[in-house]
This record gives sequence, structure tokens and C-alpha cells, in this order.
Amino acid sequence: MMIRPFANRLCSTAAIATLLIASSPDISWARDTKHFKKVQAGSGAAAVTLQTYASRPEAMQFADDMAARRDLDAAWVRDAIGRAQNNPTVVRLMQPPAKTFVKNWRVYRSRFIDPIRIEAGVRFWRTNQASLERAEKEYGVPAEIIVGIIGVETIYGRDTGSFRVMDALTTLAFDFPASHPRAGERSAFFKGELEQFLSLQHRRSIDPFEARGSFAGAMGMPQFMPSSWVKYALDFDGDGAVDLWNSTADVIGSVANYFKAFNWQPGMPTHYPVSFDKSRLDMDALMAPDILPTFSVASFTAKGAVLDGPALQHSGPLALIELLNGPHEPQYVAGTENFYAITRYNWSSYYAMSVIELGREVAARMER
Ligand SMILES: [Ca+2]
Repeated sequence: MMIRPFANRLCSTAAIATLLIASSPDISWARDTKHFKKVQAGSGAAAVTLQTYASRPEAMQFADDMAARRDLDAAWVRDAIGRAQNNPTVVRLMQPPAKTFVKNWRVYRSRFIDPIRIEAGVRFWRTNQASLERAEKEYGVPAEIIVGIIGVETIYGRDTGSFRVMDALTTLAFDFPASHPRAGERSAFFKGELEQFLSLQHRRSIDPFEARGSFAGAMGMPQFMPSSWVKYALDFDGDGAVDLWNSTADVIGSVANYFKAFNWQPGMPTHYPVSFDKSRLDMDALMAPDILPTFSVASFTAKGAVLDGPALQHSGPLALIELLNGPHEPQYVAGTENFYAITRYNWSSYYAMSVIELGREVAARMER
């Protein structure tokens, strides 16, 4: 969860980071060196100059405020934030995509839905069948969706990210790229995540510098941000601890719990096929609410969307989901509230469609 795949919304998978790296311009990062304490790391010939946050007054002020808010030892919080290192790669990865970047669902899909990921999904499903069935029974979220999420996020734990979470969150809290259109809002967001993360590690008595994650600080097999970990992660294998790195049961239960919290409705399809009646098509009106399900079947079809079969019996609101294909014709589907629920994990319809299609491909392979 939580970076921005394309220009709209946030998200955070390590895999999506790869897409961004491939498409981001090389923007040189302006270092505010005068505020950094310089630390020599390593004593060998290849010593690297690292910049920590101990001499950044706003970071130390935040540490004191946070310690007071959370009733934590201020010296411990100051020490942790003070030892965090600025990571320029994190800043670079958080830059908005180049203006010339063209959204392309076919390219996006090919990155996430491939034979290796599908095979890994089959193995994951078979190994974790009991937990997936229990999660489906208790939370109403199908195995297919949970398998799709964990596959798109980290290839079933293969790529959970190698950034120190402490460095990533502290860098984004205090040095979020100013060129970003919502830099102020995002930097406030990451301050909140840093606070949640430190409190969580303190509570679990784990050194905050041990945790590794995505460049945005997302952790474990499901890439939960700290605030999501605090709110939605659970101990699904009953061993008394929540472990989203090593316990596949905890991961499965936590993802299902997340979806339930975001209004997943058992039994509802994620989307339906849609075509258009050009004689009465009001595309502007259909696109206006973006991915937020807004239209009844009657108002959707009155504006020129054509549904058939079970879609005509759908009782909840629908959204017109547009997937651009670069220079080729875009694709459209009618998204339900469950499609929208997947975008609460990662705010992108391209992401949601990848999760759905990966889960479907894995399920199809399971049946063969
Ligand atoms: Ca557990």
C-alpha cells in the first residue's frame, strides 16, 4: 500500500516501485546539507558519508512532541529518529512520474501477471488452503482476492523490500520531494506513519532499525503501512504475536480483515463488462466520479453505458473504470463497491485490476 503508480492516488508495492523506476525522469535531488550532521560510515577506503536527522531541529522537535503524545521516553525517540539516515533513493522514487509518462494497462498487466507469479500463487494457495478457507468463512473475502493481493504486492513474500523502514519513513516525513503536487499533505502523512511505526516497535520491544520494507515504509508480505498494521493486522495463527513477514496465516487473516474494514461485500462481483450506446453516450458524466461507485444500473445505462446478464440485476452503485492502453484504445469495465474496496489497498484501478486478474489466473491454474 501507498505510493503513486500513475499520477492518481497513492500506493506502495515494491513491484510498483520497479515500474516507477523504469518510468521516472532522473531528477537530481537538492540536499539541504547545512542542516545535516555528517557521519562517517565504515572505516575502509570506500567510506560513505551518511546524513542523519539528529541535527535537524524539526525532526528533534517532532521526536519530543511525539514522545509527549505517546507517553514514550523522549530520549529513546530522539535517539531513534536522530540515527535515521536520509535516503536519497527514497526521495527519488517518490517523485511524481514524468509528464510524458503514458498509462498503459497492457504493460502494467504484463509486469504483474506472468507464469512465475502464477506458479508461485498456486504454491501459496495449496500450502495455505486452510487459512484461506478460514479467512473466507470469517471475513467473506475470497481466497482468489487474497492470493491476488499478496502476489502483486511481494510475489508471496519473495520481495518485501530492502529499505530500512526507519530511514524511509523519516526521510519522507522530513524531506518529502517538494516537487510533488501534494508534498505538504504527504509529508504530514509520513510523519503520522513514522509515529505509528515507532510506537509499534516500542510496544513489541523490537529495534526499529531491524525492520526492512518498501521505499515508502510498507512492511511484510502484504506490505502494510504502520498505521494499517496497527489498525488491521491480526494474529490469525494464534501464536500470540502478529508477524506479517513470516506467518502466512497472519498475513492472510490481516488482508481479509483489511478488506472487511473497507466494506468488502461477500458474494459481490468486482466488476462487469460494459459497452456503450453512442446514440445517448454522456462520457463526461460517466467519468466524473472517477472510480467511486455512484451510478445505479438505471442511471448508468441512461447515460449510455450498456450492461447485460447479471450486471442488470446488480443492486449497488457502479463506477465506469477506464484503463488506458497507451497509444491503443482504452478498456472499460463497470466497477462495483468491491472493485472500489481493492483500490483502498492501493489507490489505483490498474492495481485493482491486476489483483483481480492474477487471482483469477491462479484460480484457473488450480482447477487444472
Ligand atoms: Ca501470529
